[in-house]
Amino acid sequence: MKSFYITTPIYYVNDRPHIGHAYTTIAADVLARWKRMQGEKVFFLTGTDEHGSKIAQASLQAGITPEAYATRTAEEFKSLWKLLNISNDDFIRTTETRHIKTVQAILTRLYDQGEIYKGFYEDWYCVACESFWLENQLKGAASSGWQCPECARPVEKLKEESYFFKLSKYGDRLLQHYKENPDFLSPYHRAQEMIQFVRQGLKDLSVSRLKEKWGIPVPFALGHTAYVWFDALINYLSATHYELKSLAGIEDQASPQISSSNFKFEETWPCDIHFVGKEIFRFHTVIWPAMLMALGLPLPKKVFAHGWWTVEGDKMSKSKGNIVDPVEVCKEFGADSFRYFLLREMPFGADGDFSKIALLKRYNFELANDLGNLFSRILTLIEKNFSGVIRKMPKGFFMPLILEKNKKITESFEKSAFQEVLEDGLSVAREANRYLEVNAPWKLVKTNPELCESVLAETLIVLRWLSALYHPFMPELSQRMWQQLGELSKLEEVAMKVFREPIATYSPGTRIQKQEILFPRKA
Ligand code: ME8
Repeated sequence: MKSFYITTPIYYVNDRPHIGHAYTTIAADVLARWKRMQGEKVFFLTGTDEHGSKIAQASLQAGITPEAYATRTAEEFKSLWKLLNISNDDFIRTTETRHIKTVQAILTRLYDQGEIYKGFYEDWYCVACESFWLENQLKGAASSGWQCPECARPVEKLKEESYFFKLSKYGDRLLQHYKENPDFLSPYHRAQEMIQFVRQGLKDLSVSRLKEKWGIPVPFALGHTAYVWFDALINYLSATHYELKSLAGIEDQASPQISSSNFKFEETWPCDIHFVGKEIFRFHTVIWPAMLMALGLPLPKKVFAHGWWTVEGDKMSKSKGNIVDPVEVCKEFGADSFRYFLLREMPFGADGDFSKIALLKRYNFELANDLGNLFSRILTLIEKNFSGVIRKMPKGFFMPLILEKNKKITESFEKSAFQEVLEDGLSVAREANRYLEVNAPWKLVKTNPELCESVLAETLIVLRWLSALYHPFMPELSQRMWQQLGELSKLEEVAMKVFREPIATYSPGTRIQKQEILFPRKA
């Protein structure tokens, strides 16, 4: 069975992880969990990008070797993913043997095929973005100093012997591919920019460096290392063990998190979706597919570029000292609430702003009031008045609404429209709160206890459905919701059935297990 293969970018290890990295990884985790809920086999990959001048410079400043520096930061990423309950199946580091060997095999193959040739490089380079620019693309002026159009830092002129990948010959095929596969460039509003970029004509890409020592040695060119982006993009293939089997004598070093036989190239490729930030869309939709075309491999089905977070209106940066540490946010709000907030606050694909006030608002109004309060009202009523057991079978008052939402939600997940999914979930919770107001079971229990029990039975169906829906977003808290409903199973194993048929999975007479409040209000 082909696995649903989903990736995040592999993050540079020159800096500690921040909310931007957490965002992409959480989004990928939500989609991976949703796919697993649907019974699909999922291969969810993340990792770290560890070569290149940026990292070499950072390690020099820290006074340790690039290897030690990379290991230290890679561990920070891994421990953050653990804290955030990220369910990645593998974590790839570009300094691992499995990756280095794949990059070398690919370089050699493309060189032998004549796709890579020796030339001479002279252009502007931004170390921070590890990107080349033509003079007419730069900001600033020759007199005051040229700057990178992406990050506005000074650029430097590189002039050296280099090996080039024949990117220029793939322009027409790329345009054809975009046309025939309208989902490839997602979301739609970002497609035009890429099409224009390719239409302007592509230049061959320098894929080797003479000056950079911290990189993967190019097997056929002594003293050259692979350009860090050429190296990095290949991670999506090395994690599938592509090429490894053809390299005699190379030990297949899978990450300890999976056995090396778990995810084979044939079961994973082509990748279903690459999640990336908008600033690296071009690398993933121009260079990467051209590399794959040169290798004769099918292209990923979709590259989805999400937007950027600012912090209280400002771009996040070290110099401004406004980098938000996800560990700190989790300490205060818990990992699940943080996950919820990031996907709720802005549409996946647009830009948004992170602020403590916005987080506090979403937490108190949506999680504590609408959701937490709904659980606590219903469970308290059942515990107080029915000794924790509802014996009536619900009639399915909420089912038409739930079925309508299910259709919409399933479509939203297909579009990675996580904010819409959460909006729909919330609207059902609000509807259930209104139903309680209208029926007032706290009064009804005195006048008509039977009817009161029926009313509560209906609302239990909503609580079951909400637990299932929130599983991909809030894996821990949704399990607690599920337990409070008296269920002993692992929610992730039954979530899809509960989501689709919350009534069919319900047995009247189950004793609820009210526990401490799910979302205590915060000041
Ligand atoms: O670019 N808002 O790594 P990187 C939203 N190694 N997302 C953000 C963000 C923000 N403010 N800041 C970062 C690299 N991100 C390369 C990738 S892939 C083969 C190589 C997220 O450490 C977003 O996903 O600079 C962005 O694309 C990524 O982090 C950049 O991480």
